[in-house]
Amino acid sequence: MTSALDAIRAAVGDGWSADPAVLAPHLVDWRGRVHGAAAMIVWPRSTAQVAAVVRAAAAGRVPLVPQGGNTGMVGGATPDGTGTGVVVALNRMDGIGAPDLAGLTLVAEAGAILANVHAAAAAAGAAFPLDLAAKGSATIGGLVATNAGGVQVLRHGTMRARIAGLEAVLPSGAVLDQLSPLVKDTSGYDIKQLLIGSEGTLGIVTRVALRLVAAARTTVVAWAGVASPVAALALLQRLRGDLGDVVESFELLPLAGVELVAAHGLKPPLATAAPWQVLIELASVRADPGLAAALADLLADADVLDAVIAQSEAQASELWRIRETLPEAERRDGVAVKHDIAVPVVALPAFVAATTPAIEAAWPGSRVLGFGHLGDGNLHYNVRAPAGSDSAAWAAANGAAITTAINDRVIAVGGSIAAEHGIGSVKAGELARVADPVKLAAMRAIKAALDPLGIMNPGKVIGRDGTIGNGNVVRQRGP
Ligand code: FAD
Ligand code: 2HG
Ligand code: ZN
Repeated sequence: MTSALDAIRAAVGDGWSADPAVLAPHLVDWRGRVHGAAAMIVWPRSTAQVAAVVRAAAAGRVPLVPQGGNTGMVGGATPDGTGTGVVVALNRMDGIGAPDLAGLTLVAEAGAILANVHAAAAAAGAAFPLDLAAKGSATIGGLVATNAGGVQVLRHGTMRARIAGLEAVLPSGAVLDQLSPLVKDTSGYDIKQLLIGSEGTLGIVTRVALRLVAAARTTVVAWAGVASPVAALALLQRLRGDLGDVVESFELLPLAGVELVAAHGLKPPLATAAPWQVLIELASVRADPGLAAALADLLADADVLDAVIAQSEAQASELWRIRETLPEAERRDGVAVKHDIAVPVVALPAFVAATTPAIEAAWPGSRVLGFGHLGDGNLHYNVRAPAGSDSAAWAAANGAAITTAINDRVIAVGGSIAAEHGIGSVKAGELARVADPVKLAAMRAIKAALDPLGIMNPGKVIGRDGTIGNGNVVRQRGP
């Protein structure tokens, strides 16, 4: 093992550390729920260095854990508890190339931070239309590896739709070069698609060709209160039908979510205590001075309880800040039993109407906080502990059963237990419980074919005996 670690160190020059204080922030997830250990961390500076690290690790059977901004929600970037693995942090590979405006693409290294990619695209008069609240830390590699979603998916798709090409180091140390930004390519299996959403278990993403769009000249942001998720969905349908393909974002929050953010100092946008609220963003590449007025007319006529339209960029940012602060406000409020569910869009209102009272009745005092991406059929269906209770103890005692109850209902309507955050270690047990066995067998076969030594982010996604995460209860053990 020592000589294998020596070989890994040699691959990165001075780009490594085994100092416990330096390692510490890389050994716990953003939620502070999953803790691990590692022999060291390395920061390669090039694809060649990543390949050398992987070859040395394969020779010595050293587990590797790729890490970007460490903002993931499911413990995917946290090493297990054995302390034998090496964290491969991509943060020093953060180059961003010049946008190609004819092809509408941009090549970024895996460690490039999302906000910096936004800025680079904007500086050239284009946009990279994938956005989420962790944009100041989340990296392109992490976004690819989780097939991240966020608040623009309903118009522009998830990360998978935004990828034109990709380069990655496979578990053998070989470099897969599919970086060329082809629009069409039917020359055999599209292997890069396997890397997207593989959460570091099939290889390390090193460079990505991203698909851009033309920058919007007109943006309108509004906040509306509605009576129910049914009314919210009807509003979305009306916006799309009446205004055309301009609906960039449509985010749903329950009143409790707005109140939680207000407790952290952000004033609720509406005077009315509407039980459900939506943040709407319309965007058009055309200069369209009539778009705000058209939205105002529609909101006046629709089944809406109250609404405001931002009158300035500053007001628009304030509205977005309320939505984006919700995960952080919930984290500060205590430990929640979290779920990232997707169901067919049309089934979402009925799912909420049936599941929320059932959960709150079965766990008296519990408070469901379901918010997020209504237009994608994706809600963060989180369950908070009874007010005033010890939330960590409550979640430890009840989390697994709550997760089982919710996930069973999700599966029953043809849904997914992991819409946009992935499986990581936290949900590996639940995936094994609820996934189609045919799909699981295919996943295991692919993993065995590409990573026969099992060195690439072991225990994540597919799990292994001894590492079982059921929803929110994580037990990480050695192999
Ligand atoms: P990390 O957390 O470092 O890693 C995530 C996974 O990717 C791990 O399995 C890791 O091993 C793997 N990985 C990282 N880099 C590479 C690489 N180069 N090659 C191979 N594997 C790699 N997610 C959404 O989808 N939508 C949201 O709206 C959203 N909002 C968020 C809001 C907040 C406040 C926070 C904290 C998180 C949010 N997330 C959201 C989750 C998170 O930001 C995304 O999952 C993001 O893609 C993670 O990027 P990262 O660089 O932090 O990855
Ligand atoms: C969001 O949409 C993120 O804000 C985080 O995906 C969700 O904290 C959560 O549960
Ligand atoms: Zn989300």
